Amino acid sequence: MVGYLRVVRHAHGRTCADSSNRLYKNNRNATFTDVTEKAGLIRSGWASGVTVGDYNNDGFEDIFITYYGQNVLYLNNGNGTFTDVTQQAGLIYEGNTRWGSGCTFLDYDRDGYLDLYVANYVDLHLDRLPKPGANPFCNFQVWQLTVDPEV
Ligand SMILES: [Ca+2]
Ligand SMILES: [Ca+2]
Repeated sequence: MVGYLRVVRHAHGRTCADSSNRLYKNNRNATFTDVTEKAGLIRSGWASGVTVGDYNNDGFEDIFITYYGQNVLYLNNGNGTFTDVTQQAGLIYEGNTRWGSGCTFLDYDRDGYLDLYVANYVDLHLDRLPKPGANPFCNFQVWQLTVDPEV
């Protein structure tokens, strides 16, 4: 990836079968190619944040994505594919469901290895949300959307 930007788009929602994170490879001619499936990055969910960094110093940029629920760390295999190494990296969280929002790699202790900073959003429990119309001052609505990637 040195010198050429790749685009990582993260997914929102579980209702659309085609909803997934997306990785677009820079073709070096002002165009991009969707390489998500080939890269092994198909995953749906309530993704909120993404950061890219070489956390294991092997020369290949890795990807971390925050979700409502379990965040995911992908190790770059160096051959155009990624492996979910969340568990091996000790990043499985078994407490109350969190809503990961922002994230970034940084070497905060300057030891030459990237550290990972993750911010979580509000303390949200889907089973405790108010019923629609139950409170005139605090309400929410849900719409099911289908997004056409060709538009
Ligand atoms: Ca790496
Ligand atoms: Ca460090």
